[in-house]
Amino acid sequence: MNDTPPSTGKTSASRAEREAFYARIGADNLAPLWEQLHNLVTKTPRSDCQAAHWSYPQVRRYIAEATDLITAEEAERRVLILENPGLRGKAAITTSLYAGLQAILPGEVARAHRHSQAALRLILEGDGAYTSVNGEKTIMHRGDFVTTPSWTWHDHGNDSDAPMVWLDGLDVQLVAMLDASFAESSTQDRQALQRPAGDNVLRYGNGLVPVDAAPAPNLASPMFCYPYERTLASLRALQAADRPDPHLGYKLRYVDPLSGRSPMPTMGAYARLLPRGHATAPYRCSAGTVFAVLEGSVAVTLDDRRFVAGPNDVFVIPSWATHQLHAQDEAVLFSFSDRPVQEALALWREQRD
Ligand code: 1HN
Repeated sequence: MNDTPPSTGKTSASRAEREAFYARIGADNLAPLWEQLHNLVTKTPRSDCQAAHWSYPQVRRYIAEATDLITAEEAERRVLILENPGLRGKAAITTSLYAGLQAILPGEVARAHRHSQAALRLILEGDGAYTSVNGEKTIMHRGDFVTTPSWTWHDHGNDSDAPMVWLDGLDVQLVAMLDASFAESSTQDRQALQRPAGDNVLRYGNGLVPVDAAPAPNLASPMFCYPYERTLASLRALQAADRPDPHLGYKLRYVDPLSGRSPMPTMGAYARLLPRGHATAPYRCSAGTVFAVLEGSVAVTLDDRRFVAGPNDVFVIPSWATHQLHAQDEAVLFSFSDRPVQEALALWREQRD
């Protein structure tokens, strides 16, 4: 007769026996799932990304020091990375995204290169510097949203008489996670121009597109500059006609006029107006989101902290962190996230309380 008692769901193995087993199989590149399952499959997102806020006046002083320390030419790109406090050393503002503040002084050039990482820019300070994307120059003004899609040549220069500062957002961590980084330097500092400045806005941004225009292989919008005056006019039109959404205020998404999708497949960008005094109802979504304040100021309330963000400040809300925004003056906010990636993979979720 077998004297093993019926299984009680417990073995008599001690913790030490298990640890010894793990060590033995570890040597053969194996590991027990049961020690990790709860951390791998969580009920809701658990991120190292933390809510964080960068005051523009404070960062601007460091940018001024950086412009004394290194030229745009020496640096290639003179940028202070906005490092998430929960992700230090990873050049990450969220788990999937990078952000930084780039400065270019009068007369400087940031030479042409291209890479598989897609970039977006939101102009914060200055007027009249340019960025060129695939053979076309765009003169930048505060609040303009400019894209540099994957594998497009791009260089920046400042022919104005004042420093220019913008927020860069890139899908660096997403591309790194997929081991899909490629890059190339141009032999020219400034790329040759093939079309007049601003052509993309007129050709694609007036509710008309060339009749045979087809989506590009890199899934990028052919319109790559979204002037701020147009964004503001669209927000004002919503405000004049509708009541604000309780969770979002007046919120628009930037689109590719050919497809109606996000201007780039890996990052979505949004513009939002909150009327003076408007407090949004508690909201969360699964895309960690980077915000920049263009007008006014907002008090941002999360479960465990609160801060007030003013003009040109940047803040980040992690995935699934419930937050509320309270506009102290009328506020205009820009934001970007990996939402289009999550949507394409049927992962994106939101909760409106
Ligand atoms: C880049 O190419 C730029 O072209 C800015 O302005 C920031 C951060 C990481 C990788 C490439 C630019 C960047 C970057």
